[in-house]
Amino acid sequence: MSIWFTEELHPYYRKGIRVKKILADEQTQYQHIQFVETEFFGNAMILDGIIQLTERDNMGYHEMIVHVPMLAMGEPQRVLIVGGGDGGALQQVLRYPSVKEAVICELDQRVVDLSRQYFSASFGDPWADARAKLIVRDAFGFLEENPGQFDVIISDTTDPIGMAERLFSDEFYKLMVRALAPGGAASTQCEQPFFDTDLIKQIYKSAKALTRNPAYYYANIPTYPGGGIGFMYVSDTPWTDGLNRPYPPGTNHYLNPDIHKAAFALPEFFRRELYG
Ligand code: SPD
Repeated sequence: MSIWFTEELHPYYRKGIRVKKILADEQTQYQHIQFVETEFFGNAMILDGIIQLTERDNMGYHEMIVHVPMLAMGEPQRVLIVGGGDGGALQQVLRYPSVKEAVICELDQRVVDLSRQYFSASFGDPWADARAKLIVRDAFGFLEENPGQFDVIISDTTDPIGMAERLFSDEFYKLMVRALAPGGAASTQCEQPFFDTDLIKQIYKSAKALTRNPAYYYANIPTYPGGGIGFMYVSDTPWTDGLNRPYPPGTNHYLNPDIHKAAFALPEFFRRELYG
């Protein structure tokens, strides 16, 4: 069998990947989960018709969403991942020997179960690490109950549609910053400069009101709309503090010192919109 999977996150733009085999297809209480084996990108997870990650190009997303705030902190000990049930961000967080606890607050247990099954070749089993603590619940309540607790928070979410829309709100950013330890750093999945300019501007405004040194950065991911995705770095600590720190043990496949710096360089139309 060989079929084209076509994603239409925006009504004016489509992209497709060739699929060899459907591995899992389930409707949970929260979402439609599909795992597919693709022709070029390895296994992929699709939630409600939107590609979340593929084995071949997830490294740009996970290395950038994790290492930028982790390196800025130096020796992060307590880390929270909001969402991230696929385990890709967790795998990167656990590379740091300084990490004593990595809490993953994921809404849908089936995302974790199926990812353990179909992404084990790429991620191993980070859930088996004694430092990983999975909490299956909505992140809002958890953040409310944990002020000042985390050196790093990573918001590794789906797109702002349906139940995930709240994760892009001012209310969420306030709770997230409140859950950071003093000087702590957060990074969030923050969409696409071409398609989501207004949303990103609104989030930057929230981040700027809450912290001294927020900044937007970008990574190339061919299977996401527009070929890439951005992140909001949210902290009083400048992201540049991470530039000269050594990488944790293990191999990077996307991040290097040049990419780290270049990721914060924005195309002029977008830089003007965001920073004025
Ligand atoms: N438009 C797709 C955005 C996907 C963001 N979520 C990725 C989750 C990977 N852990």
